[in-house]
Amino acid sequence: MALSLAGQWVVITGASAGFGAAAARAFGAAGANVLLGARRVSRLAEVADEARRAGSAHALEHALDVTQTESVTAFAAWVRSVAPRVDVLVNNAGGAHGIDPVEQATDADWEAMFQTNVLGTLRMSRALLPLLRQAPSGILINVGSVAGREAYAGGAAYCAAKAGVLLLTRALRLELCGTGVRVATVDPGLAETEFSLVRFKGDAARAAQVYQGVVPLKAEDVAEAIVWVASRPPHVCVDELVIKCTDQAAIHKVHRRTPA
Ligand code: NDP
Ligand code: 8X3
Repeated sequence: MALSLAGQWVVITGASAGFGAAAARAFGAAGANVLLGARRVSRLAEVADEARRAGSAHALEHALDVTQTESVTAFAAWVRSVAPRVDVLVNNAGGAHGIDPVEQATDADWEAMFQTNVLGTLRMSRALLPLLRQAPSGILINVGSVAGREAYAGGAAYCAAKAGVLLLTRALRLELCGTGVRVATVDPGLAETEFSLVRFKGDAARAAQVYQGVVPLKAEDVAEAIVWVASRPPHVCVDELVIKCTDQAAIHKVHRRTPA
């Protein structure tokens, strides 16, 4: 039987947009309390309002930059001050920067991808595990990607970073075996969010091309999957969930009604 999320304390990183914002609304609709982090605090406040309207008794936001240990430490101290425990941690903050082949790519893009996706996930996990251990059936959910399972040209650093997320997820599960804390990864494929706008540094036309002729996943599809993973009974851990749109059979096999 599904575990009720009502009254649970759910921390979501990268909650100002995309999957994170949709997850805040979806957990809100399930009656959970949501604690939201990202850099754009005014957008977080709007998402917190939406979560409250959806059903959260408590929906609060706090500035968070997962690339900075001090910011993660301050965020964790804030969580400790407003919540008795953390039942669900969704490590979602991240993304891709650029799609250049290795010969042309920049240190700045590589560092941004490893700092957010890999080190950010590690920092947040380290900071909040003590509070997750206090939950009766805590769960840590990392947002990985199909890019961590299959490579593509121009994706060397992003694919490597997401493969890192997959492997750190598996290592954490081994470390936490016996504590009752579950560790899962949700790995989506092509989904229309601000992801491509960020990857292409604000070039909206180039970002739109990624989804041309395809029916991609929506943020809400991924949020529903995250909520489903979080609401399995305490003895059930969905280790790894891959979710793709029907048009995407594999990273290189995408059905397009019109050419991109
Ligand atoms: P969006 O760009 O829509 O959202 C990314 C979120 O991450 C934003 O809320 C952003 O907030 C936050 N973020 C970025 N950098 C930081 C940082 N340094 N500290 C804190 N928060 C940060 O993209 P998605 O919703 O699509 O992406 C969410 C996750 O899903 C990412 O990890 C991405 O790699 C992954 N993913 C995306 C797929 C897709 O096709 N869309 C497919 C598979 C995985 P802010 O800028 O306010 O800090
Ligand atoms: C995002 C999916 O294929 O654009 O993680 O890299 S992809």
